[in-house]
Amino acid sequence: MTFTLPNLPYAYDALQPYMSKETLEYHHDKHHQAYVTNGNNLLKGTEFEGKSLEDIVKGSFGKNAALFNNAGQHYNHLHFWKWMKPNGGGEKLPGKLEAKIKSDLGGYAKFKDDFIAAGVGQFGSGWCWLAVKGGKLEIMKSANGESPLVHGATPILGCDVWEHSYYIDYRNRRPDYLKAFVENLVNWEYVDELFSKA
Ligand code: MN3
Repeated sequence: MTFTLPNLPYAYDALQPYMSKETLEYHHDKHHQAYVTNGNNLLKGTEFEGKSLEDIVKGSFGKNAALFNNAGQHYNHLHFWKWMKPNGGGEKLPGKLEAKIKSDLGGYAKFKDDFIAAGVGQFGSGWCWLAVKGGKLEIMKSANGESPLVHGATPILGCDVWEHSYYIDYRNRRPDYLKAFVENLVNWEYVDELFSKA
């Protein structure tokens, strides 16, 4: 397969005031596009040509760093756009997911604190995650383009904490960006869809 940049599933200004049109224009049109373009160039002539994106991400991890970084970030961003929606976030979660968060992570309030803490605690560029590992939910964090996918888990929610994701809107206030993401942007229906397949 070759990588292609999908359109955003909402208008560029749809996530304001929590994520601006300018941020989405740069983040989607420039940063994600660069991972797609570079990933396609790096894929050419490798053993990974013709494989699925998930297989490319898992197969190139630890073997082909340049390809992994771009394929990993393509995978992460494909989901990231869908992990947000206008009027999202908050604690109204689909029932089964809410129950699982309660049993595995101590409830929504603790999930929120721990997810934000993981994003704040990721030194430098990376992501914080809600993932399914061995049938249980876990909060994780990872550097650069890594995701739970290369650590034996299935990501069902992730927040991009690279500076390009928040610096236009929040400057250095990463905790405020993470709080806005959880409280106002998360598309819980999409998280639930991935949870039900994990
Ligand atoms: Mn990004």
